[in-house]
Amino acid sequence: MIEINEFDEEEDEIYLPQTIDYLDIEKQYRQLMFMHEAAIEQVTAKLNILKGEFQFSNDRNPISSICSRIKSKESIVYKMQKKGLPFTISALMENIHDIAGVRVICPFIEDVYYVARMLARQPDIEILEVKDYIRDPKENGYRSLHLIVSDNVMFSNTSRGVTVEIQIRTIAMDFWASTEHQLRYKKDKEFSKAAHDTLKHCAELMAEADREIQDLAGDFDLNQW
Ligand code: 0O2
Repeated sequence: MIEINEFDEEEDEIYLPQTIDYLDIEKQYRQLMFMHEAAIEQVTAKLNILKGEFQFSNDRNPISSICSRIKSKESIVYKMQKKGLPFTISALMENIHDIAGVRVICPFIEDVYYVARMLARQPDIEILEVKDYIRDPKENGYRSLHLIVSDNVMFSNTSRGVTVEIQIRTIAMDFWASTEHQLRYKKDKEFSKAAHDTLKHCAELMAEADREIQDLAGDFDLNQW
């Protein structure tokens, strides 16, 4: 039985993991990361099977590419600090849902929702939350469909639901988000209002291009699966 215990009752330190019983916490943290890495592998494998199936039996593929990442310790600490959470394993598990992250890039907007529906049909995947930043973009113009899912992972003698954030978006949305991420985190430059406005304008251009391309896809019957 995999046990993940609370590791820090004192809650006054800012680094993860950090407590008196350092080795034990370190072990629990590694175990938690291992579980999330396993979930990433499993979800990625499912998506690769879907992608392969389309490759094999259709003229085109609703999945262009798939990538994944495990959230870094620094990024976890930053997010927990921002949310004012205690630095405990249980707080981490209950509140940070993107330790495991998988991203799926699709040619057309309708493909994004099609992939989401295919995932929802998978017996080992339970959709816990949907954040539709395509229908309801973020203030800065960010667009993407986020699914927070619980993926049932089988370990040696038990199975366990592990949370994974799956981001699904078009090539245009991904181009914008990757560029924005690089610019925003460039440490030696201040992120000015002008930069924010330019990026927001570019997000609108991308969204318009996505809509026009989606209409064309409709004209060419590319969304008939
Ligand atoms: P990284 O580097 O990807 O790990 P919540 O999870 O609901 O408590 P959060 O984190 O605000 O709160 O959720 P949200 O808004 O769904 O964002 C989760 C992830 O979406 C982010 O993770 C980014 O990967 C991506 N994202 C959200 N907003 C933006 C944005 O404005 N620009 C870009 N480029 N990506 C965005 P992290 O932890 O911020 O970063």
